[in-house]
Amino acid sequence: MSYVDEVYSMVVEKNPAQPEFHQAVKEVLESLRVVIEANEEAYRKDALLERLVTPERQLLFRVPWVDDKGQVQVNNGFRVQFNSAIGPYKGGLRLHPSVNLGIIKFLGFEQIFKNSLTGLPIGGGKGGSDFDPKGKSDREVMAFCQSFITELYKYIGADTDVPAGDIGTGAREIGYMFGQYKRIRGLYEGVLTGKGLSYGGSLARTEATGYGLLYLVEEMLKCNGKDIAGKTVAISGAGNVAIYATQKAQQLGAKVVTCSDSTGWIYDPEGIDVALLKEVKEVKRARLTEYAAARKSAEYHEGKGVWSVKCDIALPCATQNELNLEDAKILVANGCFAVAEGANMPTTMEATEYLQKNGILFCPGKASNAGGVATSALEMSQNSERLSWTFEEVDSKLKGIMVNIFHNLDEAAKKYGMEGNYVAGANIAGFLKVAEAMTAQGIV
Ligand code: NDP
Ligand code: 2IT
Repeated sequence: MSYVDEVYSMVVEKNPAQPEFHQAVKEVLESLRVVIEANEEAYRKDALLERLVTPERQLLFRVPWVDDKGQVQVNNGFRVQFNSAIGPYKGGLRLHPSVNLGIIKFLGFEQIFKNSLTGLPIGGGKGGSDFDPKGKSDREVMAFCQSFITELYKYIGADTDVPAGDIGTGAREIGYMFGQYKRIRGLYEGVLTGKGLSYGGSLARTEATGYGLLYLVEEMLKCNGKDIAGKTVAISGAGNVAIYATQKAQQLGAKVVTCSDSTGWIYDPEGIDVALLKEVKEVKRARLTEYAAARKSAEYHEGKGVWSVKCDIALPCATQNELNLEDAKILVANGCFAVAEGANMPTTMEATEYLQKNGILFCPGKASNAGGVATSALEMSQNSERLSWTFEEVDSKLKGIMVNIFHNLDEAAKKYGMEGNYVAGANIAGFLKVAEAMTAQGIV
């Protein structure tokens, strides 16, 4: 059996019932086959792949908190410190009832390569909890966040591990966590990113993932003789990534006609009204039915359906495995020519293969959504020098990083004989830097 196949089998055997983690590892290892085979003896002797797929540390802890009725609730807390070869662990915290160890491991594993692609000194990590912020009062969210940090504070720090937002974790949650960390440690340091602007946050971090996604799409289209202006775009999700992807797509002259949340989706042929979407989701924390109620041109549908709408470009920005083979077939049949992932692993492997085989320009999340974590790293830089940069300065650095990421993965794909396969390009380019750093640092 080849080294890659052996390591994949080991991952499945040693990590039972973690299908998302298996999926993320399989996609990366498949892409790396050609690189590994060229240097198999050395990698095998150093057990480089075994070390790469095994987190350096996994923290699992109890998070007890008291709800508004005086009832004690208990959630599971997780932090997976996956790989620190190129910098302190860096990655978000997901708060969603579906969170389990396998999901956090898939996200942490992806984060290693994503963070490497940014070109910035950040290692890979991820965390979260099965706590559901939906329908909770501010006080309940604060009680949860304080309890979560009361355990996690021992393991994080500005030079050790720097968590941030992800699904269910936004500015409110980061604020409560930062306050509790500062209180316990007596340290005012950049231990979290995505902070509010009044206490060390970076301008443009809120917009960064969505804006970065569009900067990368713009470059990918340009390098393939296409232009985003005048195109119809389908976006899923209605959270942080989806909102700012919609805003930037519109600024670049495209028309975004869809959004979705966990209960339904919107088709708005006149183009999504971003101000209204923000009001419904960021301020009221309400369902998309409220968007439809306030906007004549919008149709609301229950369930899933964004990918059935005719579009030129599709940007999945909600969650993992939300775009399957059936969806991919509809997108191709409808003339869609580009798919770029705003979410982490939103496209199933079968769908990815189908899109690639049908000549769709396909960019994987670890490259196209890297603008969020890249700007988090810029927030860390600003915190270290105790200065803050202007919006324009951060935004222009973000754009430079996204353009650079696209060229790095494009060149890596070409170098290894897989021109246009941006999945392989991203995995290879991300891997090579981490592998070199791991090798240089010896067996640790
Ligand atoms: P948010 O919590 O702000 O928004 C998530 C959106 O997706 C919401 O509209 C939510 O619906 C919807 N959603 C979440 N889970 C499901 C589900 N299981 N089924 C259907 N819809 C769902 O999260 P973000 O926008 O921050 O994150 C979206 C994706 O982007 C995730 O994959 C995340 O890992 C990834 N990402 C985020 C980054 C960031 O900086 N925030 C950076 C890079 C990647 P509802 O409104 O009903 O809750
Ligand atoms: O998936 C991701 O890259 C994020 N949720 C952002 C992580 C970060 O540290 O900003």
